Amino acid sequence: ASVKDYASFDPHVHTLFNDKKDKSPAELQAEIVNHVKYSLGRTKTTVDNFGLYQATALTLRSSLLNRWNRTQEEFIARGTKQVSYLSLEWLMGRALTNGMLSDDQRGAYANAVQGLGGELEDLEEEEMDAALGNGGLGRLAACYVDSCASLSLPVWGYGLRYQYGMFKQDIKDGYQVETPEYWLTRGNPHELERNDVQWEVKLFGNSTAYYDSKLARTVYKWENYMPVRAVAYDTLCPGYSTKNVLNIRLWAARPCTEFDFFSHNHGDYLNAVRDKLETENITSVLYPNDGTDVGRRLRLKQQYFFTSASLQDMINRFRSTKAPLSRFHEYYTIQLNDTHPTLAVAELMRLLIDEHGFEWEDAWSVVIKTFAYTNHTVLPEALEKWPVHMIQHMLPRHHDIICEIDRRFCEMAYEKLHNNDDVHAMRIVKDGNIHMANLAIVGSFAVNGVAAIHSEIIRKQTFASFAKLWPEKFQNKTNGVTFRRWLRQANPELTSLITETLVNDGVVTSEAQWVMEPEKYMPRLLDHADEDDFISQIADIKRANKERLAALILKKTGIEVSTEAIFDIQVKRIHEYKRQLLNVLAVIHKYKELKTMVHRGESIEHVMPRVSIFGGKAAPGYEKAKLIIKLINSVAEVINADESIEDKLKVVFIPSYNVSSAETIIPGCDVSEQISTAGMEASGTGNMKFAVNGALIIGTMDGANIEIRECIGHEHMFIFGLTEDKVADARAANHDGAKVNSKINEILLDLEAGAFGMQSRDLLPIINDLRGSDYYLLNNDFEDYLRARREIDEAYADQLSWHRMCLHSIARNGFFSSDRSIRDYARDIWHVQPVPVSEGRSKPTLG
Ligand code: T68
Repeated sequence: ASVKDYASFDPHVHTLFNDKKDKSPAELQAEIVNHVKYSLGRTKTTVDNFGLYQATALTLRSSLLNRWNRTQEEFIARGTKQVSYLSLEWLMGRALTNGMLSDDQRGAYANAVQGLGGELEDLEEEEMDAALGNGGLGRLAACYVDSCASLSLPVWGYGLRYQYGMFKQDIKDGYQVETPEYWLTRGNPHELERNDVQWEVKLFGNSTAYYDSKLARTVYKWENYMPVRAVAYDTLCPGYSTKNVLNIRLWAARPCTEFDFFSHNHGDYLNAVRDKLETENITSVLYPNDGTDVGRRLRLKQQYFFTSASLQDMINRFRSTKAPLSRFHEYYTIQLNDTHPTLAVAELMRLLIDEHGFEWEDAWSVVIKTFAYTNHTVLPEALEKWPVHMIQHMLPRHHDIICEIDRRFCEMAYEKLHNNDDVHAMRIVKDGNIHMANLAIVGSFAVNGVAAIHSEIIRKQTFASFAKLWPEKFQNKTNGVTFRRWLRQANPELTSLITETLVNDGVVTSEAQWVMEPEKYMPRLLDHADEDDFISQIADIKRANKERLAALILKKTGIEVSTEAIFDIQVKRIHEYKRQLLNVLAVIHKYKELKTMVHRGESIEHVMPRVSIFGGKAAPGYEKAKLIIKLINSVAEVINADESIEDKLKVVFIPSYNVSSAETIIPGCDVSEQISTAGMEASGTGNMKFAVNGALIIGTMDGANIEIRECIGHEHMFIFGLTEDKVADARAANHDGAKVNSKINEILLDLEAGAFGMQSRDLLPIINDLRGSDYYLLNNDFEDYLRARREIDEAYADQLSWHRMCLHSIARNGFFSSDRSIRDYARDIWHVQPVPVSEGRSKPTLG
């Protein structure tokens, strides 16, 4: 409030605060040198590639900061509703290239850097990935902010600034070995430390009720708590084809030294010290579990610390509207990225009641108009719950609030449904646990799944009782991926071909046009489907991308692969339901076939060569997933060393798969493996990234594969396996005595006899599953999977027709742009309109 308008003193000062238009290479160069000298304190003789990278990134940050400030001023000036996207995970990857491309400035930067004697590509390689997420869910958040920025929507991201993001994966003796990666070692030039933005978050202690006779009501005080400070770090997210730049505000925990931390533990010195240390460590590390609920104290602290700091920040920002807090929901919609931030429902109740004097009913009516919840999984082991006693100890007031929410909800639900089973299914507090998905649904006005089939499963199975109670709350918002990073940045050659073609055909006048509306314009590429020349260009681009991937494989694994072979790729988190095991079994089967032919003296000349490429991390405590990695590597070792099969088959495991390696891997793919057991992959987003880069999907009728098939046509995919409606019966039948597929059985016998150098007893968990209840139905799907793989071999033999199929995949995948997803969220859930920073341009609409 006491900030002065410095610029009003003097017109000269005014121009200093006003930013300039795009900078020339010479100006960029001068600024980079300035940063080398005055930000890094280095000289022309001591600066190295990393220093030049930092200086370049700082230069970029300056121009983004100009845009960022104008964007925020515009949001405040318009006073329209804003969206806060709350996510415990942000899997951003690298920022430099993306930032330069957002402004079409990469060429100018390249010139500037070249003039200094450097190569921009080398500097780009210096950047560490920001890997503050596990997989799909965290990457989706990153794609979504990119889209919100590009669509000029008034959105902020909130998250935690983990010091250790996703672990680094090394492969030793075939096994995954995790090492922590301190990504901030050499600083982070893309963020802004905001010591002016700090909030106190309270933990532990007790909640005491006092009767306030003046107000004639009971008030609650949080006493003997342990305070911890949340400090903001802002990451700038530039939009494309707009000047808007959005903010992701990440919180870091800092100790409050002034606090007497011994009093709250009543003389229990060691526990007091432990609590204190744990508090300081709240934002140290990302939990590396995707898909399993860990239920650890520190994780609960992270979740509360995150939601409390974010809500306090929003309430503070809300003050600029000058509206009363009872209208908070008119100015803020909070999107919960899975249940991880769901404590926000209870925290907003607490803030409104205890700190702003609201009555329960008034507070609740604000809360249920504020939150919307996205579900990302139906795996029962992933549905979060917290022991009641843990919440009671750490967050005493929230415990009481949640119980009261539950009590009132059950009363209402019973009145409406008159069915105890339904009410029990929906209870928030039961069997000693607090069920976070139930709290999220009760506290939100909208609930959505992330692909059509997933939203149906939620509605009909997972949350059936809720759907009975509130059918109107349930929606679908099919996931998408940003075409800026996953096509324009990752595949510049294909991007150029598309732009050239569509511009020459008069379909668009600029690249931005089709990048922003791919669903509308990209199908026009099919006008060239019958031109062999055009198809050859697509094939040439793929070949070049495969060369780059082959170089990456050589560098990371020492394995040489030929680009003549089919590059068959499965990269994603390692999980039983994703069935990397099904893929390895098919690889082993293929190897056995080849060996039989060789042994019989048959020629293998005509066999289509294949490289099976795997990548992905296993949660450190997920033993079976880690065993699958070991199996892949053991199989790889034997097959790659076997000269008798003449390189017809190779197996590669790329270590430490992450966003930046994905940008090289995905454009170099021929066949994309999307083979989860039907009904288990909520959506998948890798499937979309591969498709738009012209890889053909071999996949099950699961997640977004189903919608991809609708868009690009079943004849351009290789679909196999049981459909979701058959899964329950198949599982039941397996339970009564699984039929082991005869080919799988043969492989198991080999494995037990020590094939691929692994001890039979080490493989028992895998072998027992396949011979036992086979929950993921590998036996059921194996034959059909092999059939689909054979069809691929045949199809690939006709290169022209193959790449024509790829063209269909590229051209008809536009629906899966995250811009489309975000337009859907903005229209159906958020009810927000674009707020572009004024530049005299015409106002875009959501279309
Ligand atoms: C993924 N979920 C879904 N979870 O598995 C995937 N979980 O189908 C979907 O496409 C994607 O979300 C985006 O909607 C995850 O990635 C997690 O990473 C996770 C992390 C912590 C706890 C639980």
